[in-house]
Amino acid sequence: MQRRPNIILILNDDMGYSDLGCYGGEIQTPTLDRLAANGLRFSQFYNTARCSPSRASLLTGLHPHQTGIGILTYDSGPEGYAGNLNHRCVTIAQVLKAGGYRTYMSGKWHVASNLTSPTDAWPMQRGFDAFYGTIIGAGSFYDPNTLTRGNDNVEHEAREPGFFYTDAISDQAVRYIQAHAAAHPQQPFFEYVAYTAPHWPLHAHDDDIAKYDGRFDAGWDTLREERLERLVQSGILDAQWKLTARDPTQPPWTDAAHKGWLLRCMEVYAAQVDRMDQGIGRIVRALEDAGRLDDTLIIFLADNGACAEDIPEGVTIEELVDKLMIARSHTRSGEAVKFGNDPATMPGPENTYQSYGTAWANLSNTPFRLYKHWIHEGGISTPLILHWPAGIAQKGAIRHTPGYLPDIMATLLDITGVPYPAAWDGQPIAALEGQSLAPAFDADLDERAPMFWEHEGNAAVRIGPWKLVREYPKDWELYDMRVDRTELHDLAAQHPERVREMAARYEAWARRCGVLDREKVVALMRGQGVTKAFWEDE
Ligand SMILES: [Ca+2]
Repeated sequence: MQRRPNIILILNDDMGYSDLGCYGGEIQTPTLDRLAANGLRFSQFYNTARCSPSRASLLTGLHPHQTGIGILTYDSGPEGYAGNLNHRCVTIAQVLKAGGYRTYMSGKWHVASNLTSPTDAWPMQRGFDAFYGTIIGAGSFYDPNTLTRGNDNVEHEAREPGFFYTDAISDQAVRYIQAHAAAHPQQPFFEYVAYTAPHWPLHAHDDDIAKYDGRFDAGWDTLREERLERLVQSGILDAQWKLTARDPTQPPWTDAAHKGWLLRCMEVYAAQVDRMDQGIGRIVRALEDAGRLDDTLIIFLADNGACAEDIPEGVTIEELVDKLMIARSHTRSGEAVKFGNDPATMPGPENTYQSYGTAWANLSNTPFRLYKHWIHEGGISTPLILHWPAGIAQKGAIRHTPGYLPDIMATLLDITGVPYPAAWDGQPIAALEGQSLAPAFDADLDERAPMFWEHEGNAAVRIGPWKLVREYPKDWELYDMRVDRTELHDLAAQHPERVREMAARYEAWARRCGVLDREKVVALMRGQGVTKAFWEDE
């Protein structure tokens, strides 16, 4: 019998559709480019627009509301909004472990409401044989909150000289592979590697930042045009899809103030992605050294589109540090951290806490519009790279078959032959929502099942080429993705019957999956005293 493949699922955090080299970007990502050249790239793969819901959906093969993660990991009310992975779902790790796999995780969890004490929503209780990483969703790359090994807090490990979270995630992933090869050579493994890069804060090493000196000097307008051209040239995007206009809130590059600081922001962002790619390079080398590269399926994707948030936005530093636990007030050597997008402070070092802002996020999401939080293409479009020499014959091909996060569980069960459970520990489990992408390993599929999204009232349904999408609280918009993937020509007024039919399909899905009306969720969150910036779009 052929050995079942190992699986390495790599997720990163808040990265735009076109940042990677192999998706038209300026950032040097030789490892991901090599995986793409020897595997497949998908041009229309979608996440769920936000950290926690995307992770919940990816891990379980369900929609986020079905798992208890309707918004983030704050308790926002009943059923689907408890902010804590519930017991009507199972993770990929639980299912594959039951099927004979060893299971490892390094990186960001962010689907548990209790950040300080282990609960049954933490990784070790959700199918992982080993866990190293953070329970919280963001933080200092030099000194992350909630750093955990197994169920134990190990924040002190960040005091080791040279600690940097992106490297720590990569190095742990390498050690799992080496230890597995030595101790369990006959068993297949599943490894989930969840980077926090390039989520803010903009933290990176000087030598990585220096590699991008001058690379963005042409400014966001020219670079957006260049990216579109490369995406079309490489066959990822259709030439008839037009570039969206620059975000209307942002100036032309020629009029932008503080250019030196702006460039530094984008250079640090690039360095964050670069450092991740270096780490993935070490993971791939460890697989090669263990002789396991050919029979390992490596999957890479991002959890949501690029992020347009400024820091701090609607929250105080005390809230960031004490309540949300996503920042440190001081560096490890006792220096006060300078918070905020102040052009007098250059981002990168441990004593800074900044984000790259709307205009660069607009570049990151080229050619699409809108960002993380929204269901327009800029919010939910992600690169998807699949590399599996023993299982995927074509090298460097592009697939235009649409897909989304629940498909990952379905695909992994399909290729491993492990069954999806109807019940777990006596509790009934919601039926799998995804569709296997394995048939698309050979060629694009003719059609796929409808896809649905909802996040904080922003919503969409896609059926065949048609996408009905809503930016809360505006009306539905309708796009024909065959000719207008960049969502420039709203056809809702020309096709009222199609809008009614698709909206009815959406409402039926929302009821079935426990999606609450936005007004109800906002009222619930106000009652919880949840900070404005974390549930309002503007
Ligand atoms: Ca994210």
